[in-house]
Amino acid sequence: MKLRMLALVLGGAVAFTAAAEAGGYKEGAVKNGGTISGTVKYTGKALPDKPTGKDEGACHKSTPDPTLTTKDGKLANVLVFLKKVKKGKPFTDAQKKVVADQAACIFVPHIALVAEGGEVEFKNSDTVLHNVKGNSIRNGQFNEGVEAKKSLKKTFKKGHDVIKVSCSVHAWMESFVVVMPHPYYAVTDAAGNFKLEDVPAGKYNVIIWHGTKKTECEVSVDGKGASKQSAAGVKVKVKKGKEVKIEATFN
Ligand SMILES: [Cu+2]
Repeated sequence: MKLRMLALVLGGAVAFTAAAEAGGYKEGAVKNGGTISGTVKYTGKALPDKPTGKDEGACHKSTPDPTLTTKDGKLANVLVFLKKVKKGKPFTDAQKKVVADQAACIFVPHIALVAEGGEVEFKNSDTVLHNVKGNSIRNGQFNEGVEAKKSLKKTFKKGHDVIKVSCSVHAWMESFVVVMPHPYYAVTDAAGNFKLEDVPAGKYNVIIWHGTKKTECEVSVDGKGASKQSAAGVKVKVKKGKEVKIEATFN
């Protein structure tokens, strides 16, 4: 049941059906692991910035759709993760304490990745009041104001959770907190690139998920087999010390 509800929260995306597999990740040293890297492209129309019309001076006058942030046809803010990993590298300290800032009335980063049991500091770098509002099945609900130049810390105990976080004061402000059950998660950078390192050799399903386009993209692995991403994600085989390259295109 939980599983079905989680899928609904994500607008019917199949990406997080792995929720049932949560828990039990074992951290350890990975010797001679492989790398899964790639690029995500966007061939659709660029969207015009939206006017904000509030708190002039403190906020951006207009904002781009953060989920369609593109540069030279490459797409930022796409979540890429391994669907199921039983053991592998440990979480880094940086993944256990994460800052999600509200800066000029935009959440930075758009997708904040935090380790299961880790802490997110919701900062307000602005001179106006913000608020963080999240509704999660696995980690509960929150809806609290964050005063100017102050911050609010929250701990997220349960992994395999994607929480949409918005600000009730500024309707355009929206972001995600993703609570990772294992550290093989990444978000594409401004150039559309991602990299998952120290992956133990083996077969994996990689999920590529976008805030509005969900999993609807064409994928190819090492330049071969361009096809739609299936519900199970992109199948890859990682060999010791080798790199697998994925190319994904949303339109
Ligand atoms: Cu706000």
